[in-house]
Amino acid sequence: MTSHTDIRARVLKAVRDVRIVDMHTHLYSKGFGPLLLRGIDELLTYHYLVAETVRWGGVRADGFWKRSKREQADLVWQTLFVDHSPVSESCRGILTVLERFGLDTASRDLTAYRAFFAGLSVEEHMDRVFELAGVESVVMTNDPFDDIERPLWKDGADRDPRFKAALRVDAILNSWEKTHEVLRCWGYNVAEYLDGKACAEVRRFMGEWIDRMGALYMAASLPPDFAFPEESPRGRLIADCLLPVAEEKGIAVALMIGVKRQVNPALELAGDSVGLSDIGAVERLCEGYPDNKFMVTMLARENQHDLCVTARKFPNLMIFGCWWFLNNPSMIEEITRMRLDLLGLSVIPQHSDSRVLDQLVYKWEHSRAIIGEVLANQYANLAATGWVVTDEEIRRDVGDLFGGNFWSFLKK
Ligand code: RAT
Ligand code: ZN
Repeated sequence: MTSHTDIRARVLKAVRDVRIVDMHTHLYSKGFGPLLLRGIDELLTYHYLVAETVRWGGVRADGFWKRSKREQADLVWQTLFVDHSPVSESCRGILTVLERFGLDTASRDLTAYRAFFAGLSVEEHMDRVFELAGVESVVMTNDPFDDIERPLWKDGADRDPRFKAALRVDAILNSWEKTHEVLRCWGYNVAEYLDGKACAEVRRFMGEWIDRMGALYMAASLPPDFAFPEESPRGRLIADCLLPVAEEKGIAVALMIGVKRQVNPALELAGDSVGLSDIGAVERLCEGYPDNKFMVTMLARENQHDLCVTARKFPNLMIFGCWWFLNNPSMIEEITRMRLDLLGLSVIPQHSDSRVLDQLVYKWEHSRAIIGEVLANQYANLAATGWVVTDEEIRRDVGDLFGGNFWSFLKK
């Protein structure tokens, strides 16, 4: 007879050991040059920390951005780690990273941390991070409208097999009034008005980029007032371009719903917020397009229950991640427990959204710890009924949660 402590230890071990597939990040491999962010100054200037720094009032947002990267990092360090204790999740994350690299967090010696990271070659840095984080592969966010990224693909960017591609289509769906001109310049015969011919050209564009990147899925972030179906360029582009192309290519569509962009534009990347969304749009997509596969995450805490219930109704809906403002221990615990209660193991509980290479280390260490405890509790409840699970079954289930479900959903 296994005791509850046994089962907990066995589950936590399986979660510690599993090699992760991180299905949404903003990381890039070495061949993407300046797009690959790494090291302490990038960690300190992560936009989550910029917002926390500016709150203290020592600097205004516009003044913050005028400083050099190093000066920004100095200011964040002084404000959030020296003038106050670094208890927020984003601050604590930096300490987890330093500690995992064997640095002395008690010394508070930013100069020494800088020296350490400066001494790591890109290759060495990357290998150590993947090893420390226990990550097998990551999916990038690849945007053909990004002026740095686009030429790299055209010239044949290096393909580190640990980095998979995802075609980001925000520019097309969310700013068609500007994007159509760009597409025109690139030789696609489109106009602002989306007639049949223009839609065919958008489909051609999407198809070409999926092939060029080997994209695993197409992704878009969407505002809280996202509606579908809708008489709007976005409604038309989804129905007549995005979904047919995804179906034809056999790839999934990832929708990240509920971001209210630029409520404080002075904060730039840190200026986005959250709003409650209508789950009806997700229901209508899943119901109306059964041959499409939807991976959905929502930003508002209040949408999480709706989303779980909707996933019970539609096998073509895979819910994923605790996104952005939800990627905190308290939220991950609550959301993961609800998901397991409502959906069992048929979810992707987390993605990291890392923007800086080193963040893989802390984001996954923190998420593993919480998801592991929640999962252990579910198995303990089973054990209390007399149900017996083998280590192999635990590893199977954990493997599904941290990568297997993602791959099998894509192959469906
Ligand atoms: O989490 C973030 O860093 C956000 O800024 C966004 O990138 C968000 O995750 C997104 O993909 O739109
Ligand atoms: Zn993201």
